[in-house]
Amino acid sequence: MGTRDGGVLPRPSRVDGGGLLTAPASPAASAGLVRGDVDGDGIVSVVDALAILTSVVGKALPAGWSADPQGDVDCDGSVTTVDAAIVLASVVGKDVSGYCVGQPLVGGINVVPDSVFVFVYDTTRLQATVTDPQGAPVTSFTPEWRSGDTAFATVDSTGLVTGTGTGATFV
Ligand SMILES: [Ca+2]
Ligand SMILES: [Ca+2]
Repeated sequence: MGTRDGGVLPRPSRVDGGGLLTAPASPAASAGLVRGDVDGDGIVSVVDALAILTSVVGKALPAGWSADPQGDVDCDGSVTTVDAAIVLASVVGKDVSGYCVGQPLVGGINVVPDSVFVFVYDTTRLQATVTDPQGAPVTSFTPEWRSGDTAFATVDSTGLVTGTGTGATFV
């Protein structure tokens, strides 16, 4: 989901003895995730409404589907039958502009620190905060970390960075 990828180093200077790591803002990281698209196929459809209802009654959804918060299309903080009804209303062309259905789920990802230095074999931890378009924290995402060049630094699934060589990369 919140994948940090790509980007340009603001100061691409080589660093002796370790890796300089930076995490530039990457709004595109969450492209495609919108409110109402529970199955993640890029469109808000009847399937999504049924998935919301499935979730509301406590049944498991297929792997990769997520009703919370994707299914919360009125942005009231919970996924209910009202959300399913709003999705259905949008599918049949009703005016649902008063709700947040179809809006991007993630407004941004903030990573701190945005630039760090680590010695080879040393480690440091990055923290990512995902926010919605209104700036409120979204806690249901687990950021996915990747190193731009594992010759300089690696990063594990928790954001723990290990210096592996002399140079600079991004995470
Ligand atoms: Ca869908
Ligand atoms: Ca709701």
